[in-house]
Amino acid sequence: MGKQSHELQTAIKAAHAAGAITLEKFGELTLSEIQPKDFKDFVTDVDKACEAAISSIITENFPEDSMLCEEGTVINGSSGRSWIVDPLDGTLNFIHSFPVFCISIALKGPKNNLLTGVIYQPILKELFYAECGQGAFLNGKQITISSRTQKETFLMGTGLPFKEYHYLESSIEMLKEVIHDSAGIRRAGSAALDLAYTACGRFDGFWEYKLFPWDFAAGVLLVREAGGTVTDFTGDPDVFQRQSIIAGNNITHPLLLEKALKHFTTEIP
Ligand code: 2AM
Ligand code: CA
Repeated sequence: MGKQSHELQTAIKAAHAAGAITLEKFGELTLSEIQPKDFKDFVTDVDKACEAAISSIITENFPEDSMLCEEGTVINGSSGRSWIVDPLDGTLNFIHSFPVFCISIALKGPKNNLLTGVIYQPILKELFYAECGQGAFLNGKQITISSRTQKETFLMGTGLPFKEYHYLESSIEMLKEVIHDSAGIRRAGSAALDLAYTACGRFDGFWEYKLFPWDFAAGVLLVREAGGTVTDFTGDPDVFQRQSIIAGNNITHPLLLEKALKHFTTEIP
């Protein structure tokens, strides 16, 4: 990759700052630092401290851009561009000292076009990043999606319902089929990291119904810049219209989309 843009440099700086905050507290969180946000959904003082650090670094550098962060920071800027931030993806893992979480930062243009994406896994010090048209990278090395084509070799990532059960049956039916069509499935608890792992070929494909823009924005750009295909469960590449994601190569994406269309027809908004 050539020279990194000011936008990418800023996103990386913000991700590293948040990563340092997570590492100080990982394994040390006390119950008083955890608050319920919603049914089975939690926020911690670490999520909030990460969000404060990221939003201040970004606004200092790009005061005219908008921002949407998971824990409530919303800025309405004049530039037409918007930063989409998950300050800590995998909060439940973090609370349980399960070392699978990341920081996800994306920049979106006025037509929902993704410009920049950064996903940082602080425990392993893995920095995934991409800019539109420039390829995708992990710690400076270009990454590409999986080239596997044989079903019995696929390792697939997914997320399953944890608090809304109206799509549980559809999810289980689809899961059953993917179990037959793969070597194994992982439900690790961080959608952003699942997408980063799809971008670098660790996962051959990923699907999850009911995600928010901060869960997938950076990861979608990573997968596309790594040569993969990403749509929602209807096959629409404009992933900001609905809350579902399918990502993979030219074998796994159609395989997963076909199953999503079959099992989620009534649920698609
Ligand atoms: P979060 O940690 O940023 O909230 C998709 O599974 C996403 O749902 C995860 O990336 C996670 O993002 C969020 N999530 C919130 N509560 C969850 C829970 N109880 N179990 C799994 N994922 C949860
Ligand atoms: Ca989060």
